[in-house]
Amino acid sequence: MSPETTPVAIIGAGPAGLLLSWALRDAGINSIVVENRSQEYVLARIRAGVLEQGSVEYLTRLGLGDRLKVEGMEHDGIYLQYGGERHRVDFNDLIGRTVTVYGQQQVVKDLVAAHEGAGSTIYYEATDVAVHDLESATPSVTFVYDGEQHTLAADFVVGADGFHGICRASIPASALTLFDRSYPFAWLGILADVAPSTDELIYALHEDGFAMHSMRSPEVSRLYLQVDPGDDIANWSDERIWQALQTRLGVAGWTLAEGAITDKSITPMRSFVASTLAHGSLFLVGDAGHIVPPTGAKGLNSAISDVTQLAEALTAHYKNDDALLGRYSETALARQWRVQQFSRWMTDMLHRSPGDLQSDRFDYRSQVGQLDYVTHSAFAQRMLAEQYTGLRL
Ligand code: RFL
Ligand code: PHB
Repeated sequence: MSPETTPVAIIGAGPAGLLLSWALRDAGINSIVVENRSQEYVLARIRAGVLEQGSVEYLTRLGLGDRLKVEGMEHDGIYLQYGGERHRVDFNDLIGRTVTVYGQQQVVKDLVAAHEGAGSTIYYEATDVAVHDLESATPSVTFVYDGEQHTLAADFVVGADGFHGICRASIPASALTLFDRSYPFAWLGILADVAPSTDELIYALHEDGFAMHSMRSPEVSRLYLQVDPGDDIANWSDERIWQALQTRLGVAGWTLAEGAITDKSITPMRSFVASTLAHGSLFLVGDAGHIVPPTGAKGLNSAISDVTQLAEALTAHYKNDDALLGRYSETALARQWRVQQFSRWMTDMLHRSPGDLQSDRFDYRSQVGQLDYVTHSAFAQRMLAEQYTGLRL
């Protein structure tokens, strides 16, 4: 088969890849997306839930805001809970900014529908995906689709293929340093058919570990529990999950409504940053280049921020200005390290370290001290508000 040509070949049809392709189309630049999973799989993946105000604005600007505007739940703040007491941090009061709870699954659904309507080329269930000649100005992507070998000849290849993808791995080790931090805990997440018992997200530090109450709609709740990273989901019956959530989220005079659990899984936590998001004609966006623990709700938002910058840089390139493209990695990573710091801070403040599971241990007392400070200092609350709702750099 003779090669197809496209200005930009995008590997991965997660939120980063689909959004970049859409943003480029908006700028009049064609692209082709190659994804190794099926469209059904991509649409069914349950992940992030919180969009920063800037992410909402960007999606809306690109014509992706119709359902988001109706179904997205705008939240003025969050609750921080510890020592059996719940404290509210009001972002809107503090800095005039908000976040919107709208599942990543819905963002992907909107993107898939938009691309379908526009007739975009997206190869799902591609196998043997490989990238070539990245150090040249004529890179290419090969893959097998529907039993046939395909070649895409492109100006640029974008790695939007997540943490386990092939693009970052194709950068020579001599050109790449990996910065990594692992955590001695994981999140057990559930979806439940029950109205949320809270109007805004609750992040709780409890002696037994972290718990969180989020939501997906007025009828569906999303809840998380800190568990051991080696734990098996088979050890967690629905009854045990609700019991742990009741204990960790409980405060006097409030009840957590329970419902049928429709999904449960355990996700490890990790902080990770690649030292560069650019190599020759290859650019990385989203989880392919960096990962944060989910406590700060920054993974999806970081992917959107990368896309915002790369789309602008590629648009400038096709207008004969390469300055932004030359700075893409540096600019995106500068923002990412601030996000890394915030995510790590939120995570460390709200999770119990194993081996420190007695309430009189130093770490726990110090975390309570930190939460006391954050919930009682207007300065500390502004710091949290500014970072949670999204840094504007
Ligand atoms: P994705 O979503 O992993 O998509 C990558 C895509 O690439 C495909 N792929 C390949 N395609 C072709 N060839 C290959 N060789 C390929 N290898 C992989 C994959 O199949 C997939 O379709 O990365 P992307 O697009 O960068 O998006 C990143 C986000 O998904 C991620 O950062 C967030 O979900 C993180 N996250 C959260 N982020 C937030 O901003 N707010 C949150 O509230 C939030 N909560 C969360 C989260 C992540 C979680 N989990 C499960 C990791 C909560 C959880 C529990
Ligand atoms: C979610 O709703 O899935 C969610 C919300 C906030 C987080 C992480 C996940 O920090």
